[in-house]
Amino acid sequence: MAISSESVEGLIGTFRESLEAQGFEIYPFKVGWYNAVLSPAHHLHYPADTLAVVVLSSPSMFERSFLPFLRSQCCEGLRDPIDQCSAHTVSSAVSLCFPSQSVDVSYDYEMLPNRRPKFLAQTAAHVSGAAYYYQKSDVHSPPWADKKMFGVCIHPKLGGWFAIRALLVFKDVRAGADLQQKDPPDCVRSQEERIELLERFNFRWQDWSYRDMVPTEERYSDQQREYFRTPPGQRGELLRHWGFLTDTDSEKQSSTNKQG
Ligand code: B12
Repeated sequence: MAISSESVEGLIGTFRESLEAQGFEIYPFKVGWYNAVLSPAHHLHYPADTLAVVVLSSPSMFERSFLPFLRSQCCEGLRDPIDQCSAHTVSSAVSLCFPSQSVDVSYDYEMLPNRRPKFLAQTAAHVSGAAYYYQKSDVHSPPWADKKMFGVCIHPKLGGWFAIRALLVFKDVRAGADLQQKDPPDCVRSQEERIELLERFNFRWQDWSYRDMVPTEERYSDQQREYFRTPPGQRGELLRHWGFLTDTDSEKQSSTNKQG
């Protein structure tokens, strides 16, 4: 049986509050909205009206979840600490808030055996209304000829200061017709700005200027910037310097290429 959008909010409300307190945002959508824009190879194999939720991390995730996570647990040496923290936070909240639901959870960093990502995070963010996904196809007569240009999501309040962390699919929940798709706010409207955005993201992503393409309410703190600016292979050492890891833990830290 399909549930109304009010019941969707009733179902996910506690989860939303719990994750917001930890620096995350959540946005519900129907699997069919996602599949409608993707080539079949990327489809999620659930009925079109199945309820899904995409989880974003906002700048405060670093202080509200990541630092407390490092204080309370010993990171496993071989996995990226940020990935471990989002997986820990999201999966704990799922078990707590949905004890009797069957929920498939995928993370941004997870790949299928065919090396494709388990879900396309930017498409999910766009179709859920969370953040507009600007692609080369959003520019008329693009100036880059046949060059491949990666697309980028811009959030109306956070600009580019966020990441897309997880996808939840409620296998047994069908959302009713009153859960309506809303376009994400189009905050980079002119052709010139879109060209500038895609050039910043593709040619100068290391200077982070793409994140400031629109005025933002929140940005990463100095400590978070220091963490993400440190090459992944040296982050274990930085955490040890901050007093979070033991020598053995930091030696084991992987050199996975993770950014926020
Ligand atoms: C693989 C990957 C990379 C690869 C390849 C990038 C790519 N886009 O292919 C590399 C290593 C180069 C890379 C680099 C970076 N990445 Co990266 N990457 C990913 C990852 C894991 C998968 C992306 C992917 O394979 N896409 C597959 C291609 C085929 O998808 P696509 O181009 O979107 O094509 C689809 C759409 O066009 C769609 N479509 C067609 N028509 C329409 C119409 C509409 C309206 C819509 C919505 C969709 C749609 O159909 C196509 C498929 O059929 C994602 C996380 C994830 N799980 O999604 C992060 C991700 C895209 N990366 C991210 C970032 C930030 C980066 C970096 C800045 C480094 C960093 N981590 O800080 C750099 C910047 C890029 C650069 N200049 O190098 C962020 C982007 C956040 C944002 N605001 O958009 C993501 C989402 C990770 C995250 N956790 O937030 N990345």
